[in-house]
Amino acid sequence: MTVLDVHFHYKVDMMMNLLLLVALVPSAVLCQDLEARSLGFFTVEYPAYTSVIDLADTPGLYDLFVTTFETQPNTTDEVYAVRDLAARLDNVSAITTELVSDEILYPNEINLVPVEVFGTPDVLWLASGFLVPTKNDGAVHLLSLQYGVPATTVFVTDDPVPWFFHRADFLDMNGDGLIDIVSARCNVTNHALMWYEHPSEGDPHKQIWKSHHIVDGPDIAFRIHELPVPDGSTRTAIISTQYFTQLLTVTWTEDENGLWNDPSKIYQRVIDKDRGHYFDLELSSWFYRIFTDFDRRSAFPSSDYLKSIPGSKPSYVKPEIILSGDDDGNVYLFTAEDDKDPSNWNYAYASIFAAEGIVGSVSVKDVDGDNYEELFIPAYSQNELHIMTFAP
Ligand SMILES: *[C@@H]1O[C@H](CO)[C@@H](O)[C@H](O)[C@H]1NC(C)=O
Ligand SMILES: *[C@@H]1O[C@H](CO)[C@@H](O)[C@H](O)[C@H]1NC(C)=O
Ligand SMILES: *[C@@H]1O[C@H](CO)[C@@H](O)[C@H](O)[C@H]1NC(C)=O
Ligand SMILES: [Ca+2]
Ligand SMILES: [Ca+2]
Repeated sequence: MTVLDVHFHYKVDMMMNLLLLVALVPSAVLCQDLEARSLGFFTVEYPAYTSVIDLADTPGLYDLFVTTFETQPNTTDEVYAVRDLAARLDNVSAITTELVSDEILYPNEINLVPVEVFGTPDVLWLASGFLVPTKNDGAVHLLSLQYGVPATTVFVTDDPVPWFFHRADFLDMNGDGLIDIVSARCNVTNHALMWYEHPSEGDPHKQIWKSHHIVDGPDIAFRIHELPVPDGSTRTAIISTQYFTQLLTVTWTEDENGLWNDPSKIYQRVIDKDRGHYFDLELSSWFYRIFTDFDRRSAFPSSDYLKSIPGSKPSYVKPEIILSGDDDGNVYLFTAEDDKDPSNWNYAYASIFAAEGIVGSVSVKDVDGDNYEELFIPAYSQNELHIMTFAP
Protein backbone atom coordinates (compact mmCIF):
# COMPACT_ATOMS: atom_id res chain seq x y z
CA MET A 1 0.00 0.00 0.00
CA THR A 2 1.30 3.41 -0.88
CA VAL A 3 0.29 6.36 1.20
CA LEU A 4 1.60 9.64 0.00
CA ASP A 5 2.02 12.71 2.09
CA VAL A 6 2.52 15.92 0.29
CA HIS A 7 2.64 19.05 2.32
CA PHE A 8 4.03 22.51 1.99
CA HIS A 9 4.75 24.56 -1.04
CA TYR A 10 5.01 23.10 -4.40
CA LYS A 11 6.49 25.77 -6.55
CA VAL A 12 4.33 25.24 -9.58
CA ASP A 13 5.69 28.02 -11.72
CA MET A 14 6.58 31.69 -11.62
CA MET A 15 3.00 32.75 -11.30
CA MET A 16 1.81 30.75 -8.41
CA ASN A 17 2.84 28.87 -5.33
CA LEU A 18 0.65 26.10 -4.10
CA LEU A 19 0.61 26.68 -0.41
CA LEU A 20 -1.18 23.66 0.86
CA LEU A 21 -0.14 23.83 4.46
CA VAL A 22 -1.04 27.27 5.64
CA ALA A 23 -1.64 27.05 9.36
CA LEU A 24 -1.52 24.67 12.26
CA VAL A 25 -3.80 25.05 15.21
CA PRO A 26 -1.98 24.30 18.46
CA SER A 27 -3.50 21.66 20.66
CA ALA A 28 -2.95 20.82 24.28
CA VAL A 29 -5.21 17.79 24.42
CA LEU A 30 -3.73 14.37 25.00
CA CYS A 31 -4.26 11.36 22.80
CA GLN A 32 -7.44 9.40 23.29
CA ASP A 33 -8.00 5.96 21.88
CA LEU A 34 -10.45 5.77 19.02
CA GLU A 35 -12.17 2.44 18.70
CA ALA A 36 -14.92 1.50 16.30
CA ARG A 37 -17.46 -1.18 17.19
CA SER A 38 -20.05 -2.87 15.03
CA LEU A 39 -23.75 -2.06 15.25
CA GLY A 40 -24.58 -4.82 12.77
CA PHE A 41 -25.45 -4.95 9.08
CA PHE A 42 -28.35 -5.17 6.68
CA THR A 43 -28.65 -6.62 3.19
CA VAL A 44 -28.15 -4.60 -0.02
CA GLU A 45 -27.06 -6.22 -3.28
CA TYR A 46 -23.67 -4.93 -4.48
CA PRO A 47 -23.46 -1.70 -2.44
CA ALA A 48 -20.72 0.54 -3.89
CA TYR A 49 -20.77 4.28 -3.05
CA THR A 50 -22.47 5.75 0.02
CA SER A 51 -23.39 9.26 1.15
CA VAL A 52 -25.05 10.48 4.33
CA ILE A 53 -27.29 13.43 3.51
CA ASP A 54 -29.43 15.83 5.56
CA LEU A 55 -32.37 16.60 3.27
CA ALA A 56 -34.19 19.89 3.72
CA ASP A 57 -37.58 18.19 4.02
CA THR A 58 -36.40 16.42 7.18
CA PRO A 59 -33.92 18.87 8.78
CA GLY A 60 -31.54 17.33 11.31
CA LEU A 61 -32.38 13.77 10.24
CA TYR A 62 -29.72 11.97 8.26
CA ASP A 63 -30.45 9.61 5.36
CA LEU A 64 -28.10 7.11 3.73
CA PHE A 65 -27.91 6.93 -0.07
CA VAL A 66 -26.28 3.87 -1.60
CA THR A 67 -25.44 3.24 -5.25
CA THR A 68 -25.17 -0.36 -6.41
CA PHE A 69 -23.87 -1.89 -9.62
CA GLU A 70 -23.41 -5.30 -11.12
CA THR A 71 -20.42 -5.98 -13.32
CA GLN A 72 -22.46 -8.27 -15.62
CA PRO A 73 -23.57 -6.67 -18.91
CA ASN A 74 -27.29 -6.21 -19.54
CA THR A 75 -28.27 -6.06 -15.87
CA THR A 76 -29.97 -3.09 -14.22
CA ASP A 77 -28.53 -1.20 -11.26
CA GLU A 78 -30.24 0.49 -8.33
CA VAL A 79 -29.86 3.43 -5.99
CA TYR A 80 -31.36 3.04 -2.50
CA ALA A 81 -32.03 5.23 0.50
CA VAL A 82 -32.38 4.51 4.20
CA ARG A 83 -34.27 7.36 5.84
CA ASP A 84 -33.67 8.70 9.38
CA LEU A 85 -30.61 6.65 10.31
CA ALA A 86 -30.58 7.71 13.97
CA ALA A 87 -33.93 6.03 14.57
CA ARG A 88 -32.64 2.76 13.15
CA LEU A 89 -29.29 2.28 14.84
CA ASP A 90 -30.74 0.10 17.61
CA ASN A 91 -31.97 -2.56 15.18
CA VAL A 92 -29.67 -2.45 12.18
CA SER A 93 -30.48 -5.94 10.88
CA ALA A 94 -34.13 -4.88 10.51
CA ILE A 95 -33.28 -1.94 8.21
CA THR A 96 -35.02 -2.00 4.85
CA THR A 97 -34.13 0.19 1.89
CA GLU A 98 -36.26 2.45 -0.26
CA LEU A 99 -35.68 2.43 -4.04
CA VAL A 100 -34.52 5.84 -5.33
CA SER A 101 -33.71 4.91 -8.94
CA ASP A 102 -33.38 1.81 -11.12
CA GLU A 103 -32.81 3.74 -14.34
CA ILE A 104 -29.12 4.54 -14.13
CA LEU A 105 -26.52 2.07 -15.32
CA TYR A 106 -23.34 1.77 -13.27
CA PRO A 107 -24.05 4.58 -10.79
CA ASN A 108 -20.90 5.81 -9.07
CA GLU A 109 -20.72 8.63 -6.54
CA ILE A 110 -23.92 10.32 -5.32
CA ASN A 111 -24.34 13.45 -3.23
CA LEU A 112 -26.42 16.55 -2.64
CA VAL A 113 -26.49 19.48 -5.08
CA PRO A 114 -25.93 22.72 -3.11
CA VAL A 115 -29.26 24.52 -2.76
CA GLU A 116 -27.84 27.65 -4.49
CA VAL A 117 -27.54 25.79 -7.82
CA PHE A 118 -31.29 25.63 -8.45
CA GLY A 119 -32.70 27.59 -5.55
CA THR A 120 -34.58 24.40 -4.67
CA PRO A 121 -33.44 21.88 -2.06
CA ASP A 122 -33.14 18.11 -2.20
CA VAL A 123 -31.69 17.62 -5.64
CA LEU A 124 -29.02 14.90 -5.80
CA TRP A 125 -26.24 14.52 -8.34
CA LEU A 126 -25.06 11.12 -9.46
CA ALA A 127 -22.19 10.28 -11.83
CA SER A 128 -22.36 7.05 -13.83
CA GLY A 129 -20.71 4.71 -16.29
CA PHE A 130 -17.73 2.36 -16.42
CA LEU A 131 -15.96 -0.27 -18.48
CA VAL A 132 -18.73 -2.88 -18.37
CA PRO A 133 -20.31 -3.47 -21.82
CA THR A 134 -23.83 -1.99 -21.97
CA LYS A 135 -22.94 0.29 -19.00
CA ASN A 136 -20.20 2.45 -20.47
CA ASP A 137 -22.35 5.37 -21.63
CA GLY A 138 -22.33 7.41 -18.43
CA ALA A 139 -23.53 10.89 -17.51
CA VAL A 140 -23.93 13.29 -14.66
CA HIS A 141 -27.53 12.89 -13.55
CA LEU A 142 -29.71 15.12 -11.42
CA LEU A 143 -32.35 13.46 -9.28
CA SER A 144 -34.97 15.73 -7.84
CA LEU A 145 -36.48 14.01 -4.84
CA GLN A 146 -39.28 16.56 -4.94
CA TYR A 147 -40.47 14.86 -8.10
CA GLY A 148 -41.05 11.73 -6.00
CA VAL A 149 -39.28 8.46 -5.26
CA PRO A 150 -38.32 6.55 -7.38
CA ALA A 151 -36.81 9.69 -8.85
CA THR A 152 -36.79 10.36 -12.56
CA THR A 153 -33.38 10.65 -14.10
CA VAL A 154 -32.78 14.04 -15.61
CA PHE A 155 -29.87 15.83 -17.26
CA VAL A 156 -27.94 14.47 -20.15
CA THR A 157 -24.71 15.93 -21.43
CA ASP A 158 -24.29 16.70 -25.10
CA ASP A 159 -21.24 14.44 -25.34
CA PRO A 160 -21.79 12.40 -28.50
CA VAL A 161 -19.78 9.32 -27.47
CA PRO A 162 -19.77 7.14 -24.33
CA TRP A 163 -17.87 8.43 -21.31
CA PHE A 164 -17.57 7.42 -17.66
CA PHE A 165 -18.25 9.97 -14.92
CA HIS A 166 -17.41 9.50 -11.25
CA ARG A 167 -17.85 12.85 -9.49
CA ALA A 168 -19.46 16.27 -9.98
CA ASP A 169 -18.99 19.62 -8.32
CA PHE A 170 -20.56 23.02 -8.80
CA LEU A 171 -19.09 26.41 -9.72
CA ASP A 172 -20.19 29.33 -11.90
CA MET A 173 -17.58 28.92 -14.62
CA ASN A 174 -18.67 31.67 -17.05
CA GLY A 175 -19.81 34.31 -14.57
CA ASP A 176 -23.44 34.48 -15.72
CA GLY A 177 -24.71 33.96 -12.16
CA LEU A 178 -25.89 30.40 -12.89
CA ILE A 179 -23.87 27.69 -11.18
CA ASP A 180 -22.45 25.15 -13.62
CA ILE A 181 -21.37 21.52 -13.25
CA VAL A 182 -17.69 20.59 -13.17
CA SER A 183 -16.84 16.95 -13.85
CA ALA A 184 -14.15 14.72 -15.28
CA ARG A 185 -15.07 12.36 -18.09
CA CYS A 186 -13.04 9.50 -19.47
CA ASN A 187 -12.81 6.28 -21.34
CA VAL A 188 -9.69 4.13 -21.18
CA THR A 189 -7.73 6.24 -23.65
CA ASN A 190 -9.22 9.76 -23.43
CA HIS A 191 -9.63 11.83 -20.28
CA ALA A 192 -10.70 15.42 -19.71
CA LEU A 193 -11.81 17.92 -17.13
CA MET A 194 -15.09 19.42 -18.35
CA TRP A 195 -17.72 21.92 -17.35
CA TYR A 196 -21.38 21.80 -18.28
CA GLU A 197 -23.22 25.04 -18.73
CA HIS A 198 -26.33 25.67 -16.66
CA PRO A 199 -29.01 26.50 -19.27
CA SER A 200 -30.11 30.13 -19.02
CA GLU A 201 -33.66 29.43 -20.20
CA GLY A 202 -36.27 26.81 -19.45
CA ASP A 203 -36.27 24.09 -16.80
CA PRO A 204 -32.63 23.12 -16.24
CA HIS A 205 -33.77 19.65 -15.14
CA LYS A 206 -35.19 18.94 -18.56
CA GLN A 207 -32.46 20.22 -20.86
CA ILE A 208 -29.08 19.30 -22.18
CA TRP A 209 -26.25 21.19 -20.54
CA LYS A 210 -23.68 22.31 -23.12
CA SER A 211 -20.25 20.78 -22.58
CA HIS A 212 -17.00 22.77 -22.40
CA HIS A 213 -13.55 21.19 -22.39
CA ILE A 214 -11.11 22.58 -19.81
CA VAL A 215 -7.97 20.42 -20.05
CA ASP A 216 -7.01 16.83 -20.88
CA GLY A 217 -5.84 14.45 -18.17
CA PRO A 218 -8.30 14.42 -15.24
CA ASP A 219 -10.42 11.28 -15.38
CA ILE A 220 -12.05 10.14 -12.13
CA ALA A 221 -11.60 12.26 -9.01
CA PHE A 222 -10.92 15.94 -8.42
CA ARG A 223 -11.58 18.64 -5.83
CA ILE A 224 -12.19 22.35 -6.26
CA HIS A 225 -10.20 24.45 -3.82
CA GLU A 226 -9.45 28.13 -3.17
CA LEU A 227 -5.67 28.21 -3.09
CA PRO A 228 -3.92 31.09 -1.35
CA VAL A 229 -1.14 32.68 -3.40
CA PRO A 230 1.74 34.84 -2.18
CA ASP A 231 0.16 38.23 -2.91
CA GLY A 232 -2.56 37.39 -0.38
CA SER A 233 -5.26 36.65 -2.92
CA THR A 234 -6.55 33.23 -3.92
CA ARG A 235 -7.00 31.24 -7.11
CA THR A 236 -9.82 28.82 -7.72
CA ALA A 237 -8.00 25.60 -8.53
CA ILE A 238 -9.11 22.11 -9.50
CA ILE A 239 -6.79 19.44 -8.16
CA SER A 240 -7.10 16.11 -9.96
CA THR A 241 -5.91 12.61 -9.17
CA GLN A 242 -5.35 11.30 -12.68
CA TYR A 243 -5.87 7.57 -12.51
CA PHE A 244 -5.07 6.44 -16.03
CA THR A 245 -2.19 8.82 -16.71
CA GLN A 246 -0.80 8.41 -13.16
CA LEU A 247 -0.33 12.08 -12.36
CA LEU A 248 -1.48 14.51 -9.70
CA THR A 249 -2.28 17.82 -11.37
CA VAL A 250 -3.63 21.26 -10.59
CA THR A 251 -5.65 23.32 -13.06
CA TRP A 252 -6.50 26.97 -12.49
CA THR A 253 -7.56 30.13 -14.24
CA GLU A 254 -5.64 33.40 -14.30
CA ASP A 255 -8.71 35.30 -15.50
CA GLU A 256 -9.05 38.42 -13.39
CA ASN A 257 -12.67 37.61 -12.66
CA GLY A 258 -11.98 33.94 -12.04
CA LEU A 259 -13.78 32.80 -15.19
CA TRP A 260 -13.01 29.60 -17.06
CA ASN A 261 -14.42 30.29 -20.53
CA ASP A 262 -11.20 31.67 -22.07
CA PRO A 263 -8.91 28.67 -22.68
CA SER A 264 -5.85 30.93 -23.02
CA LYS A 265 -6.15 31.80 -19.33
CA ILE A 266 -6.30 28.19 -18.10
CA TYR A 267 -3.12 26.66 -16.70
CA GLN A 268 -2.37 23.09 -15.73
CA ARG A 269 0.71 21.76 -13.91
CA VAL A 270 1.84 18.40 -12.64
CA ILE A 271 2.22 18.43 -8.85
CA ASP A 272 3.38 14.85 -8.40
CA LYS A 273 4.06 11.72 -10.41
CA ASP A 274 5.61 8.23 -10.29
CA ARG A 275 3.34 6.89 -7.54
CA GLY A 276 1.08 4.61 -9.54
CA HIS A 277 -2.64 5.18 -10.03
CA TYR A 278 -3.71 8.30 -8.17
CA PHE A 279 -7.31 7.74 -7.24
CA ASP A 280 -8.90 10.08 -4.76
CA LEU A 281 -8.07 13.04 -2.57
CA GLU A 282 -9.41 15.02 0.33
CA LEU A 283 -8.27 18.59 0.92
CA SER A 284 -8.32 20.84 3.90
CA SER A 285 -6.91 24.32 4.22
CA TRP A 286 -3.71 23.04 5.76
CA PHE A 287 -2.86 19.66 4.43
CA TYR A 288 -3.81 16.96 2.03
CA ARG A 289 -3.22 13.30 1.52
CA ILE A 290 -3.57 11.42 -1.68
CA PHE A 291 -4.24 7.75 -1.80
CA THR A 292 -3.06 5.70 -4.72
CA ASP A 293 -4.29 2.38 -5.94
CA PHE A 294 -2.79 -0.70 -4.41
CA ASP A 295 -3.17 -4.44 -4.35
CA ARG A 296 -5.43 -4.78 -7.35
CA ARG A 297 -6.78 -8.27 -7.20
CA SER A 298 -9.89 -7.74 -9.24
CA ALA A 299 -10.94 -5.43 -11.97
CA PHE A 300 -13.95 -3.61 -10.47
CA PRO A 301 -14.27 -1.28 -8.75
CA SER A 302 -10.76 -0.22 -9.31
CA SER A 303 -9.39 1.81 -6.45
CA ASP A 304 -9.31 3.37 -3.03
CA TYR A 305 -11.79 5.70 -1.49
CA LEU A 306 -11.19 7.88 1.47
CA LYS A 307 -13.00 10.20 3.80
CA SER A 308 -11.58 12.32 6.54
CA ILE A 309 -13.41 12.49 9.83
CA PRO A 310 -12.70 15.99 11.10
CA GLY A 311 -15.22 15.87 13.95
CA SER A 312 -13.94 12.77 15.64
CA LYS A 313 -11.37 14.50 17.85
CA PRO A 314 -12.23 18.18 17.63
CA SER A 315 -9.27 19.47 19.58
CA TYR A 316 -6.75 17.60 17.50
CA VAL A 317 -4.49 19.28 15.01
CA LYS A 318 -4.45 16.57 12.35
CA PRO A 319 -7.63 14.77 11.39
CA GLU A 320 -8.11 11.06 11.49
CA ILE A 321 -8.72 9.52 8.10
CA ILE A 322 -10.91 6.62 7.13
CA LEU A 323 -9.73 4.82 3.99
CA SER A 324 -11.47 2.07 2.12
CA GLY A 325 -9.00 -0.45 0.72
CA ASP A 326 -11.46 -1.34 -2.06
CA ASP A 327 -10.32 -4.70 -3.41
CA ASP A 328 -8.03 -5.32 -0.45
CA GLY A 329 -11.21 -5.75 1.61
CA ASN A 330 -10.32 -3.58 4.62
CA VAL A 331 -11.39 -0.27 6.08
CA TYR A 332 -8.44 1.51 7.67
CA LEU A 333 -8.26 4.15 10.36
CA PHE A 334 -5.26 6.46 9.97
CA THR A 335 -4.10 8.44 12.99
CA ALA A 336 -1.29 10.97 13.13
CA GLU A 337 1.89 9.78 14.83
CA ASP A 338 2.27 13.18 16.41
CA ASP A 339 -0.61 15.62 16.41
CA LYS A 340 1.44 18.61 17.39
CA ASP A 341 4.71 18.33 15.47
CA PRO A 342 4.40 20.28 12.20
CA SER A 343 7.45 18.50 10.77
CA ASN A 344 6.10 14.99 11.33
CA TRP A 345 3.33 14.06 8.91
CA ASN A 346 3.56 10.32 9.40
CA TYR A 347 0.34 8.47 10.02
CA ALA A 348 -0.09 5.04 11.55
CA TYR A 349 -2.92 2.89 10.27
CA ALA A 350 -4.86 -0.14 11.34
CA SER A 351 -7.68 -2.15 9.83
CA ILE A 352 -10.96 -1.61 11.68
CA PHE A 353 -13.13 -3.69 9.34
CA ALA A 354 -12.31 -6.68 7.16
CA ALA A 355 -14.68 -7.89 4.48
CA GLU A 356 -14.61 -10.85 2.18
CA GLY A 357 -13.95 -9.25 -1.17
CA ILE A 358 -14.43 -5.64 -2.14
CA VAL A 359 -15.33 -2.70 0.11
CA GLY A 360 -16.87 0.39 -1.50
CA SER A 361 -16.73 4.00 -0.37
CA VAL A 362 -17.33 4.52 3.35
CA SER A 363 -19.40 7.39 4.77
CA VAL A 364 -18.60 8.92 8.15
CA LYS A 365 -21.13 11.00 10.09
CA ASP A 366 -22.42 11.37 13.62
CA VAL A 367 -26.05 10.71 12.73
CA ASP A 368 -27.51 10.49 16.26
CA GLY A 369 -25.85 13.56 17.75
CA ASP A 370 -23.90 11.84 20.55
CA ASN A 371 -20.61 13.37 19.28
CA TYR A 372 -19.26 10.02 18.11
CA GLU A 373 -19.05 9.34 14.40
CA GLU A 374 -20.84 6.43 12.79
CA LEU A 375 -19.34 4.58 9.81
CA PHE A 376 -21.42 3.25 6.90
CA ILE A 377 -19.46 0.52 5.14
CA PRO A 378 -20.61 -1.10 1.89
CA ALA A 379 -19.28 -4.68 1.84
CA TYR A 380 -19.78 -4.96 -1.93
CA SER A 381 -19.00 -8.65 -2.45
CA GLN A 382 -20.95 -9.73 0.64
CA ASN A 383 -24.13 -7.80 -0.29
CA GLU A 384 -24.05 -6.18 3.16
CA LEU A 385 -24.08 -2.64 4.47
CA HIS A 386 -22.32 -2.52 7.85
CA ILE A 387 -22.71 0.22 10.43
CA MET A 388 -20.07 0.92 13.07
CA THR A 389 -19.74 3.63 15.71
CA PHE A 390 -16.89 5.23 17.63
CA ALA A 391 -19.20 5.56 20.66
CA PRO A 392 -17.91 3.46 23.60
C1 LIG B 1 -27.42 -7.32 -24.21
O1 LIG B 1 -28.73 -7.67 -24.60
C2 LIG B 1 -29.01 -7.41 -25.99
C3 LIG B 1 -30.48 -7.66 -26.24
O2 LIG B 1 -30.87 -8.90 -25.70
C4 LIG B 1 -28.11 -8.31 -26.84
O3 LIG B 1 -28.34 -8.06 -28.21
C5 LIG B 1 -26.66 -8.00 -26.50
O4 LIG B 1 -25.80 -8.88 -27.19
C6 LIG B 1 -26.39 -8.11 -25.00
N1 LIG B 1 -25.06 -7.60 -24.75
C7 LIG B 1 -24.18 -8.23 -23.95
C8 LIG B 1 -22.83 -7.60 -23.83
O5 LIG B 1 -24.45 -9.24 -23.34
C1 LIG C 1 -35.64 -5.81 15.22
O1 LIG C 1 -36.61 -5.79 14.18
C2 LIG C 1 -37.17 -7.05 13.90
C3 LIG C 1 -38.03 -6.91 12.65
O2 LIG C 1 -38.90 -5.82 12.77
C4 LIG C 1 -37.95 -7.54 15.10
O3 LIG C 1 -38.46 -8.84 14.85
C5 LIG C 1 -37.01 -7.61 16.29
O4 LIG C 1 -37.74 -7.95 17.46
C6 LIG C 1 -36.31 -6.29 16.50
N1 LIG C 1 -35.31 -6.42 17.54
C7 LIG C 1 -35.19 -5.56 18.53
C8 LIG C 1 -34.10 -5.83 19.49
O5 LIG C 1 -35.93 -4.59 18.65
C1 LIG D 1 -12.28 7.08 -26.18
O1 LIG D 1 -12.89 8.21 -26.76
C2 LIG D 1 -12.22 8.69 -27.92
C3 LIG D 1 -12.88 9.99 -28.31
O2 LIG D 1 -14.24 9.77 -28.61
C4 LIG D 1 -12.28 7.63 -28.99
O3 LIG D 1 -11.61 8.08 -30.15
C5 LIG D 1 -11.61 6.36 -28.46
O4 LIG D 1 -11.74 5.33 -29.42
C6 LIG D 1 -12.25 5.93 -27.16
N1 LIG D 1 -11.47 4.85 -26.60
C7 LIG D 1 -12.03 3.75 -26.14
C8 LIG D 1 -11.10 2.73 -25.60
O5 LIG D 1 -13.24 3.57 -26.18
CA1 LIG E 1 -22.64 29.74 -15.26
CA1 LIG F 1 -23.06 9.01 16.87
